[in-house]
Amino acid sequence: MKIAMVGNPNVGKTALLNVLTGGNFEVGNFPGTTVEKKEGKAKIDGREVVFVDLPGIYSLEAYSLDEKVAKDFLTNEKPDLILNVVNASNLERNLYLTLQLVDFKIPMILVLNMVDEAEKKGIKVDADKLSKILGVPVVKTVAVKGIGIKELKREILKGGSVPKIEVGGDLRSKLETAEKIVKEVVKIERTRVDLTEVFDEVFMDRHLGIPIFIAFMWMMFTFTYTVATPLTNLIASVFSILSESISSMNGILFSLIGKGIIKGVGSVLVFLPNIAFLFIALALLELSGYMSRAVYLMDGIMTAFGLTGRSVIPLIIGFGCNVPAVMATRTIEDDKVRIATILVNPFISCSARLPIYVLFAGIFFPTIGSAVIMGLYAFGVVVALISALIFRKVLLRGEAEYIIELPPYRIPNWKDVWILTWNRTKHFLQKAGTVILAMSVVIWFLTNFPNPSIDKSYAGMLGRLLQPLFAPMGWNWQFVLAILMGFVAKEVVVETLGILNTPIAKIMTMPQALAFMVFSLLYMPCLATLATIKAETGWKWTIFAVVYSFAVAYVLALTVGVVARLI
Ligand SMILES: Nc1nc2c(ncn2[C@@H]2O[C@H](COP(=O)(O)OP(=O)(O)OP(=O)(O)O)[C@@H](O)[C@H]2O)c(=O)[nH]1
Ligand SMILES: [Mg+2]
Repeated sequence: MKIAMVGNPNVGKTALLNVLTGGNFEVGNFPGTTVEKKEGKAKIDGREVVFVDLPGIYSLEAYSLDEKVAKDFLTNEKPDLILNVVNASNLERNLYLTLQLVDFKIPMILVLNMVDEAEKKGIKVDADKLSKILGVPVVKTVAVKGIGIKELKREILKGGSVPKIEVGGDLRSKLETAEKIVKEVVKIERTRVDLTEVFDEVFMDRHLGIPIFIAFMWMMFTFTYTVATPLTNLIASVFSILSESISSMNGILFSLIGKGIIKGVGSVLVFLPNIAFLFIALALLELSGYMSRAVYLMDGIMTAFGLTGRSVIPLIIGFGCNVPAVMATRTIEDDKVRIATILVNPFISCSARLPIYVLFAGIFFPTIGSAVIMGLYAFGVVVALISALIFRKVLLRGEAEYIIELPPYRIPNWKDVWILTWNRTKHFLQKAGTVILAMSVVIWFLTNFPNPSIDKSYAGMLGRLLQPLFAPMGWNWQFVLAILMGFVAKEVVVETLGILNTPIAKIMTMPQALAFMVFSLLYMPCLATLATIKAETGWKWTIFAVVYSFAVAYVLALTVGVVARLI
């Protein structure tokens, strides 16, 4: 049996999928967490059931890519049953979608989720009456607590029923019908004050809102840098002992393992604590509901630069990794805004670039490390916004608008925080075990052949060959080689410097280091991001992204280097 889960964004479809299947899919407290369809399997009473979690949508008009994904699935794949998940405290807008689903004549079960929150707000929904009006079974649930799941499973086995309600084909009559139904089934008894409203008085204040947002960002970077440092040092010493003891043995194999693989992979893995802490901070931001406030607060600024508030979420996710960030743009209806948001996303500094800053800031700015790092992140954001403005004025002109929705604040549950943090950290570890390991072997080979003295090795030759290109920056060939290799994945930049045993403090000045950090921040998206950009926009924009970012990185790194020298 194939079951489609359909509903508005942020109503708990994925949370429900997790309890039904025991899966570990990512939930988030903002509209647009799921942008692709995801499948989960389960056995209910011995029956094999496939659940398809679709992106949250407001209607089936298929303006944005995520609406299209959902609509295409319903039209082409004809599921046996629709689980229409609705938010009990926001029934009217949810029913508007339900009434559009009626047209598909597919058996349906209405899942009235989040009844716990509705009750807190004093909202009571008469499920029996609603079931009679629509002609489908209605089940009340609290997905995060597993309440109502048994009944839901029972109804699933019965197969739901095709809605019997008569409603006109046009959207207007659907809106009116939704309103009428709500009048009949919903009772509102005013109870306690809504905490969300109280919080928003502060977080969304006209004057305080943005300073608070900046303070949160500041806390996030201090947390990922300062708190992680002792752990980072610990891992670093373990790897250095391992690498030295193995490479001190004679033989080429020991050299490959000690000086190549362990050194290379180790130079990246030491930043695991920084990256894990960054992911925890992002997960808290996403699950608490604050992310959508950021959308709202930044809307004015975004609009001034030709983007929309919706662009904020992909930009913030980009701090973690640009690949899911580029995909998160699927909720943006306007195609031009969407492409602009994708193109500027690589300027948002992802976690893979963090090791570069941590390494250089530790050497050149030991006392103001986290300030320098936050400065680089901010610099990336500024470059992204200015680029967006240029794109929208020159290449991608047009107007755009959108609706934002503010979910209530929720205390993140530790399991969801864990799933988000672990999935992303796992991805980093997988990269260390695959791409970065392979690059270790490549770099080790380049540095040991044809002559084991680095100066006469292929690495030395390649670095020197390309060095003239970066002559104005004054970097040694080791840095040039690191940049070249780092195109595969940005972690490889520090990896290369590690394997080359680069005495950074001796052969680089502070202005050169700043220029290098700026260049690493901006030059070219990594291979994985490029592949995603290609998949979402096509070749033309992908090539443009490469050329544009390289040019911007070059000019700005040079400028920063010169300015830093003058100061
Ligand atoms: N209090 C409460 N919170 C819930 C319930 N169900 C889900 N949540 C929370 O609501 C938020 C959204 O849940 P998701 O499962 O990501 O929602 P979704 O419908 O998949 O959202 P999109 O993927 O954006 O369409 C998360 O923070 C969940 O923890 C519920 O029954 N009660
Ligand atoms: Mg979801």
